[in-house]
Amino acid sequence: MSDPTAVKAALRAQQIETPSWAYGNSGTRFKVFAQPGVPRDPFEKLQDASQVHAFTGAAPSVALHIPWDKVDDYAALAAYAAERGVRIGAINSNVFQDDDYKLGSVTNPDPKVRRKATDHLLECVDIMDATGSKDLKLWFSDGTNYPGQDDIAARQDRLAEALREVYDRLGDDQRMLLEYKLFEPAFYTTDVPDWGTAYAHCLELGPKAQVVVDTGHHAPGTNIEFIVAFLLRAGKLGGFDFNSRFYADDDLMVGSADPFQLFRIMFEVHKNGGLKPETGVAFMLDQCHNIEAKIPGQIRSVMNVQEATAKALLVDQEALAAAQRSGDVLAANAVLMDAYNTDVRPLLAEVRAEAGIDPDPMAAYARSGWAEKIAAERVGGQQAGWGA
Ligand code: AOS
Ligand code: ZN
Ligand code: ZN
Repeated sequence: MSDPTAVKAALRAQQIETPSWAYGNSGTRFKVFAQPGVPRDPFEKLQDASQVHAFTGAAPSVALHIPWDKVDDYAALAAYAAERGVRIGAINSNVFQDDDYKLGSVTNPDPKVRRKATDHLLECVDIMDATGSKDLKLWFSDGTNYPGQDDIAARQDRLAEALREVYDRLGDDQRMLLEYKLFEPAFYTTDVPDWGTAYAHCLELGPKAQVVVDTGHHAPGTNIEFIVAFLLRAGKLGGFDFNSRFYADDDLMVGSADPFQLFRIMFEVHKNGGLKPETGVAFMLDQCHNIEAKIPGQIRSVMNVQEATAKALLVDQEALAAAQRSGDVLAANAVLMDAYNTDVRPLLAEVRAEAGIDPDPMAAYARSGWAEKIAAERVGGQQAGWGA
């Protein structure tokens, strides 16, 4: 697609979900650096998320994490979000922060622990009902550290059993998004280590189960855009957890480490229909801003996804198909590189201006005074959830 009207329409339609935990203090296992003005509760996280949406016009939903965002009244939380122009996105479960889960959650050899973990996942579906959320996002830290520690295949059976119970509890318009990760915190086997495992479970479960690709969860050198193309073709790409990595699951800002990779991913998304809202691909951020300011970090990340998307939309697909048909390797590659090397910032500035928002979201946020206001008003901000 390189018709400018269609490119702009696709950019206007793209929605990027920000995670509640990106607004809280975070760090590594060595140190959490507290920042002034960070939210003290889920309501304040929604306030900050609504700032990101106000300045980008592209981030209308916020992922929650249970229990980090536990409240007494989830319907009230959803209403609070709506008052601020945002809505509740995916509900992220947490079956990794309890002593009981030392040997796993839904794959634990002890049926009592498995019951507890599955009950938490079911509780997350209740929260989806209360908030209007459509997506349950599942990431399991389950795995083993030593050869022989547990039965690898039996753990798959336990996983399948828990997933089935939760899948059967989903409403008609709700989905289960299953995330995979190569390693960490388990260092020998991980029970959902790769897209193949996630895909196999989702296939067995049915159409409401789809795979989430977290861009930081692969072995170095993995061709993520291949995975994206494969899953879209199979109707099994539920969405992304976007972030950047230099080494492992670094959770840095998306598009910061390898903007070319992000472009290649977004090209496969676009090429295979993933930008069409009806395909249902959720573009979520899963990041931690350990040292940079959080709200501008999210704004920058949204912009980075938009830039990669704009470049993907600029690829001349007719010229590409012609070059591919004639076996002209260099011409085909040049079509992609032409789009990648285009400066799309003026185009995006135009799209924003036409939508009535400032063409420079970073500068507009800096001028808004929000950072100063929250630093003055909020004392004792909350940690995102991990770390000590
Ligand atoms: C963990 O590594 C995964 O990326 C999760 O998607 C995510 O960070 C988590 O659910 C937030 O706890
Ligand atoms: Zn993730
Ligand atoms: Zn991760």
